[in-house]
Amino acid sequence: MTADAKVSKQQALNDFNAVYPILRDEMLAEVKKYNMPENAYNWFKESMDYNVPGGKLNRGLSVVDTLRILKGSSITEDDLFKARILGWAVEWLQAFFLVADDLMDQSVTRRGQPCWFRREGINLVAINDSFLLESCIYIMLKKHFKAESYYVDLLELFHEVSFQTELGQLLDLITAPEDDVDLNRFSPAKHQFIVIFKTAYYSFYLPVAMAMMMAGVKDEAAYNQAREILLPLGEYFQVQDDYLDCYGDPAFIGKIGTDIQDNKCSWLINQALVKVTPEQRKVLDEHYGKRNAESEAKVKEIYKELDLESVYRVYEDQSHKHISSLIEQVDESKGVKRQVFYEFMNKIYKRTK
Ligand code: GPP
Ligand code: MG
Ligand code: MG
Ligand code: MG
Repeated sequence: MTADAKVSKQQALNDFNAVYPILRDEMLAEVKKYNMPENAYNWFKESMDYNVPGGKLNRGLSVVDTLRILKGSSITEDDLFKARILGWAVEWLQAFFLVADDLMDQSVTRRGQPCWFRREGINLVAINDSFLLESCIYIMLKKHFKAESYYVDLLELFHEVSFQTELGQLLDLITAPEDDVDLNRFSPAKHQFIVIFKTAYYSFYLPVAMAMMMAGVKDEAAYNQAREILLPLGEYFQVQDDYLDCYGDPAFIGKIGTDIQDNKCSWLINQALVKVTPEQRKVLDEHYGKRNAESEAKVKEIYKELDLESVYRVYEDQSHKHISSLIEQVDESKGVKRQVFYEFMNKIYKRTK
């Protein structure tokens, strides 16, 4: 990367970050209108500041990057401001999901700090806090996009993608019941279904589809083409997440893995099940999904024996090749550009965080 490209990346990030306090203050102004008591106002403010910024911002920045590619030199300052708002709307959606997901997964840390529900005095209030974070999205959209021809399309997209994500989360949870471990429930096909629904739609399809709407793309075929690449890309991203849950450094990824103790249908356990000997399978049957560190260590030992780290490296390369070939086949005449997908893939390929 050239020094220039680096500076402009930093600039893009600064410009994106500058929009957060504007939106946050707009949300607070809404609350002020209702004359909410000061303690509720302060609670809501703290919840936003704790949960919305502070992530990698891949999803939010992708709205802006995609619009830049689609509009080229005709892009205006107003376009960029609007794209940043939509980017933050995805980050608000992400905050809503993560606050709720950490409760459901009984996680410990997120982005290098305690999960929101674990902070003193919060606990199940976090459920309502997650709902409030979601409601912000629709206040933002109304305030900034009501006059646009694609306003209803944006609303429908957020609703549809939320529904898909919640279905994915449902399957994720009921495939991982507590105190009822049955590894026969898992399969690579089940895993693929879960990750496409719980992660790929909202993290990959949503940001790009919104930028396409802003750019005036109307052809359904263009959206279908985008989906055909972005869902496999999102699947790859969630496989990385599953891998990092076990092999990532918590100090670096900002969260402590819980998948083994949570009995999750993770990519790693599915790979292990393909390779195990009957003896190793017995160990997994006995120790997977148990909420204690000794059992977790036993499972990790089997993963080590099966050299899942190498299996993952092979998967990474194959996925990169597969997705690259999908991108090469894109028909640019339909209204979407290959560069959009290369940009997104480069953001996540071989990520360690
Ligand atoms: C990632 O799963 C999926 C989500 C965060 C979507 C949650 C959806 C809801 C409707 C609440 P994960 O549990 O592997 O993520 P992480 O590893 O970040 O906890
Ligand atoms: Mg989780
Ligand atoms: Mg989860
Ligand atoms: Mg995870």
